[in-house]
Amino acid sequence: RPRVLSGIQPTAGSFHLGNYLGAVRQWVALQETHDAFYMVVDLHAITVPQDPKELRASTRLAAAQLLAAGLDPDRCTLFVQSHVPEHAQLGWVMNCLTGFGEASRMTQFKDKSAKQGAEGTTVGLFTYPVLQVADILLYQADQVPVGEDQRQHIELTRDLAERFNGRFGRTFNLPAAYILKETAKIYDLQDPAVKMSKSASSPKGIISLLDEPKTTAKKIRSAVTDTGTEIRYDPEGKPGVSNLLTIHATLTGTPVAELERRYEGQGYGALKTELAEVVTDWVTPFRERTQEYLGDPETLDSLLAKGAEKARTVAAETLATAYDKVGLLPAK
Ligand code: AQP
Repeated sequence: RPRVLSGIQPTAGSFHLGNYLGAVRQWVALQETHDAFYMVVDLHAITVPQDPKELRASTRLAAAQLLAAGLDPDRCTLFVQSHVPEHAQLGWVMNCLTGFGEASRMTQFKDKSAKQGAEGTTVGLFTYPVLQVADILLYQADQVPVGEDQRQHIELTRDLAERFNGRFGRTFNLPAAYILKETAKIYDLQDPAVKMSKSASSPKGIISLLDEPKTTAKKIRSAVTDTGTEIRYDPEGKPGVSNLLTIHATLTGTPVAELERRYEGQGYGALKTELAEVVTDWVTPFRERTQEYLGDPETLDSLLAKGAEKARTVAAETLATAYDKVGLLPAK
């Protein structure tokens, strides 16, 4: 079976619809056909200021949401990144292979550091993509299911894997990004020119999966569209309407063309009202399942411990090979 690896940050508690449609939904499907490793990337979460108590709580909350979304610990390996120390260890080796200029070109770093300001930007935020390279290479992943915003980081992963292999001999598999075109980028409901984002979207622009369903419905009904009337999929000309159609089509499994036919002659209000129902029908049981998993932290923690143990067997082997290849003297 080909192997997949991906991660999600535990920051800010609730996942948003972009995280689910862009990434987690594919994770659930791929666990049926692939050897799947999925993790809550808590080490990435500390690249910006965080509250320790909140981070611990949101790490469990992230795991609970992944299970509620459909990850099955019998079908995939689900773990917390910091439980597998090899991530930080290989991360250092990769840091020593990365050019300063190369890392400076990462657009996510440019965006995030602009937000943090010069004083608030840490070296950790700068090297975050390199830790992500280690995350992926440790598992010799073939594919990495992510949203469009991660494409550049997967390219960096391939570049560094090739560089390492070229310098020290074949060690790492070259992974490919697994990005579904339709849902690669879910847009902000209030500003359909930009992606729905935890840190950048206004509360009205983002559908948090753990919001009250009533709040979610209201946000969808007040989504920004355009001054026209026709319900048509046209991301250039009608980004707001197209975003709503994408969400509808993905959650209901209805082709966009069929939705266009169904809404012919109807106003945007009809689409928004129905979509509000579709989304609340999805989030209501999701919220309940999340609460159930959270209600039993012992089971949740032991499930994550088992996942980490499984992950470590793979990660430790790759790290030992990589350490040896670069010439680090093994401890006797
Ligand atoms: N709007 C989106 N559309 C499609 N996919 C998306 N992803 C994120 N936003 C969208 C994908 O979700 C996965 C997890 O992302 P992450 O761990 O980077 O989560 P995050 O950074 O906390 O979420 P945001 O909203 O992307 O936060 P900001 O903007 O603060 O960085 C990834 O596969 C990502 O591509």
